[in-house]
Amino acid sequence: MAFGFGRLPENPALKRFIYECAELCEPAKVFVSDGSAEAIRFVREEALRNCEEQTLAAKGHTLHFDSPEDQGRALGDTKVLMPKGKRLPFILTKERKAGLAEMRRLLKGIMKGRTMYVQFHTLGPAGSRFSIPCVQITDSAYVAHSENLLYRQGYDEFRRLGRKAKFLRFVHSAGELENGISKNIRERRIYIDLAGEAVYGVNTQYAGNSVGLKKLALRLTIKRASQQGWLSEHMFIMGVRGPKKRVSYFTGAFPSACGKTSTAMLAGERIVGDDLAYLWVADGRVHAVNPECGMFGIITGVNRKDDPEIWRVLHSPAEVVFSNVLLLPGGRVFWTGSGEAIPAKGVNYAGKWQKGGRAPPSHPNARFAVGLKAFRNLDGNLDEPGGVPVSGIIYGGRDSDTSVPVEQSFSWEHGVVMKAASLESETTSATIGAVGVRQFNPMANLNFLSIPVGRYVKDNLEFGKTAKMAPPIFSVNYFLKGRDGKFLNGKRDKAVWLKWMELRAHGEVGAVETPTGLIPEYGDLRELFRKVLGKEYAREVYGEQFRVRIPENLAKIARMEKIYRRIPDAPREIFRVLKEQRERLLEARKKCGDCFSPA
Ligand code: GTP
Ligand code: SPV
Ligand code: MN
Repeated sequence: MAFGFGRLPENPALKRFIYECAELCEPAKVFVSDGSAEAIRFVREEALRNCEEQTLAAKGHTLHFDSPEDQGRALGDTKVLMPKGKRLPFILTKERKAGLAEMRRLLKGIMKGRTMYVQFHTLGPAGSRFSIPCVQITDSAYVAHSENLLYRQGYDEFRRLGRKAKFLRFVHSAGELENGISKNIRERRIYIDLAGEAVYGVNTQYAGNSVGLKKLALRLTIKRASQQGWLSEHMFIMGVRGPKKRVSYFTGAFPSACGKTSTAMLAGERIVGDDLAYLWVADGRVHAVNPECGMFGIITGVNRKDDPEIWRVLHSPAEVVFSNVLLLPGGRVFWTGSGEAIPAKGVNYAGKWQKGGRAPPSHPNARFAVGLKAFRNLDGNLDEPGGVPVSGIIYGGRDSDTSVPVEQSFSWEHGVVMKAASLESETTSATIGAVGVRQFNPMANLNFLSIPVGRYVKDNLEFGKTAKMAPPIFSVNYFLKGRDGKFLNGKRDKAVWLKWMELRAHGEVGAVETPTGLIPEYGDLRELFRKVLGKEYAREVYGEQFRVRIPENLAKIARMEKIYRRIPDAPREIFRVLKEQRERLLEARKKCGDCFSPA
């Protein structure tokens, strides 16, 4: 029954796990991948044969559609399995025994007549303390193919570790397919078993619900990180060029669809990762690695001018899997915001599409998957086992009315509480449900928390204390709006904020102290706007963008106090830092009214 390119690594727990899955799911065949080029090619061809993907005109390009009801992360169907009586605030949970029993019922015989793919990967580079071995079992060749693009191969690591491998387990079935698309979305379930370090998912294909190593693993690694004293984050990692060829690495946590990829891909800078990061302290400094080696990026809005490198890769013969874009006659594709003329007709995830109807041509959460090696701006340290040293940590979200475009916190503690733990953002199409609803989203990680929020904030506070040189913490806000409802910044302005943060991290520019943090001086920004973007930056524009919005900031503090007061294990520092910030704001209001203008 078993075929493929590899023998199972010598590990009794691993073998038992695979046999048990096969017994439960009853596949016709079991394919074991050894991560070789042939094995990888075979899986890709399988995805084409079973219609989960179709070829496009460009060499190496394929297209996958998800069900109309399966276009984003399904938080309502995703549950963390907990011992009886235990819960997690903000996260759906289910009693473990009942959850596992339900999953066994759903998976029973589900792979009849199909192939079960078994793949080995690692999260993190080989030879690193972060080479977390993972095994993925799936009956979806699309999922297996995506994993081969986005994650490092781990067969050799499993062989090397033998019975010592402490691996994460992912079991997935797309369920019954219709035209290569999961059909029983109503029966979609994703259960995270913390105790078994395993995730089970069924009746879904959208990668955020199905590709184990992405956001499913994140729930498991947040737990591990908390136990082992490191941080598992929803962050990009990038190298920002400073004066005299200096490169300084920054990590940045923004909620889904809030700018991680577009920041990490800024022209002239270098990308290490665009979605996930592991952070730890070594030699007194914070270091980061990217657990991934590919990009599952949002395609909506990707255009030639703003995203030249992504544009180039999506138009060259690299191996790319497009999802939920519009298919045009002749095997070309179209997506919203590409800057190209809207075509007359095509086929999308919902079927035939025609211009003029109500439905958009491509889904707002349509994406592309590609290996990072395709990008010319890839930093040379992606596979560095020791990661990159971190010069600054950034937090940002969709905030139309409160925080300034860029700001440094006063200290690690102030940053963790005010920038990270108090992060709020409007919901986006990356998750199923209403968009544009302001949501509490600490560290941009709320959806993935597998430990209590209070514990997680405490871990962050302690983390900085263990570092001799804790990096400065910044916030950015790309989504601030003016009174006319228009964005106050252009999409490329972030290039300037990054250069400013790079200089600040090295103490090479001054700052203006406001009640909420340290903001740029006008003159420094004027110079950077000229140098980086060739643009004039008027003092009035600075005045409007960097105005300290006192009532909005006070309201935010009140919201945070209300939330954290209900969290039993919330560290007391949170309340102290919130109180101090309120006092500074009230003091400023006494002097200058509701609006503190740095200009
Ligand atoms: P995930 O992959 O879902 O974790 O998201 P991400 O954080 O990588 O999101 P990404 O960078 O792909 O965000 C894309 C969305 O943010 C698109 O809708 C962009 O148009 C929008 N966006 C990015 N930068 C800016 C900006 O500076 N201004 C505005 N207004 N929109 C921006
Ligand atoms: C996100 O939603 O944050 C993503 C895409 O990066 S996925 O997690 O794969 O859905
Ligand atoms: Mn993400």
